[in-house]
Amino acid sequence: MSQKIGQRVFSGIQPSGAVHLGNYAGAIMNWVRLQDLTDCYFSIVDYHAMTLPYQPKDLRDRVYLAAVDLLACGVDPDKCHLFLQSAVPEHTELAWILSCTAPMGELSRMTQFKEKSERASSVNVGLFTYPVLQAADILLYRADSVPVGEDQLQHLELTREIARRFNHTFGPVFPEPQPLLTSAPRIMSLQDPTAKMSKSVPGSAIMMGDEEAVVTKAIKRAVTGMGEPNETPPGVTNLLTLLEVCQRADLAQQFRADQEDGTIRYGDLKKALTEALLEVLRPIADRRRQLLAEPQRVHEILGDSAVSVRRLAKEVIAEVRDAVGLNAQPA
Ligand code: AQP
Repeated sequence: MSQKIGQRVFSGIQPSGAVHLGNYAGAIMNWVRLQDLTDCYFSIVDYHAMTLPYQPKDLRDRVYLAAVDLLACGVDPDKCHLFLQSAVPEHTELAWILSCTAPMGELSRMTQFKEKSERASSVNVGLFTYPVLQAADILLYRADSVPVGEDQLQHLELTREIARRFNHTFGPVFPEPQPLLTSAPRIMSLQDPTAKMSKSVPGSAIMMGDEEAVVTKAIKRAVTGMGEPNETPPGVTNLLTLLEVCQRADLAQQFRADQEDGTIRYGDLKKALTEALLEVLRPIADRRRQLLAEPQRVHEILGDSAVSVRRLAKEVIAEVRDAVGLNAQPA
């Protein structure tokens, strides 16, 4: 890996389902851009995927498929560290230490916890403390910047608060990381454009590995008709944003003008978006197919990165142990 100077970046993705267009537009596009600019740590955060009910075999498969999707989208292991969270157990050690300074009241205000616990049949402690583990993920690498979608801003603000409290109590160990948003930080569900596109809400997303016919059908069925009179319906705004994600700002601008003067035809917008999306997805699908034929290579990429990443994690955790008064050195 070439030597790089400058800021350190951390970001993660849960292997809780296939990678979708929202993940791509809100985070992964930025990962691919940033890996050429600075020192990047990108993680498949499998500990996080344990917070909702799952089958162990599914988790293993999803980790592998998440790695395939990320590599196919252009995350390049020669330019960044791409690793599995559970290969670096220091994440959970730091999460415990941070949980002893994390403010309970603020954790209970996290909207993602409220939303997910409303949908879950039973709520575990991990779902509640998830943002502390997320803070540990970021702070373990002393990341300065975190490319995320808008839905993660609240968690990131909590991470900053946790870092501040820790530094105040035990001395300056962590930077306060800043969020990095793309120009499409919140892609909405195609079925309900008032809710975000999400892996765990069936029918809300286009997955990066979807067949062309599936993509075409999903756009055709996308909801366009809701919203306030005289305002662009949120479903239409979402489709226009997706056109921009596909580098077709020119078309988006044209359709926006048509919307304003009342001449827009949603069928034409959907057709243009389908073509633009398929242009973006086709090379990703080709790389995906190649990677799926080489499972060993994908596992090796994750394994190789974990070794170098753990070196930094051990350094930081040793400093944290020292700062908080845990003097024993792990055997
Ligand atoms: N709809 C979205 N628009 C823009 N960005 C998004 N992200 C997620 N959904 C959107 C960003 O993608 C990165 C990885 O997210 P994640 O998988 O770690 O968790 P999540 O935010 O909880 O994503 P999902 O798809 O909604 O997963 P489930 O359904 O399992 O909770 C993050 O940077 C996120 O902001």
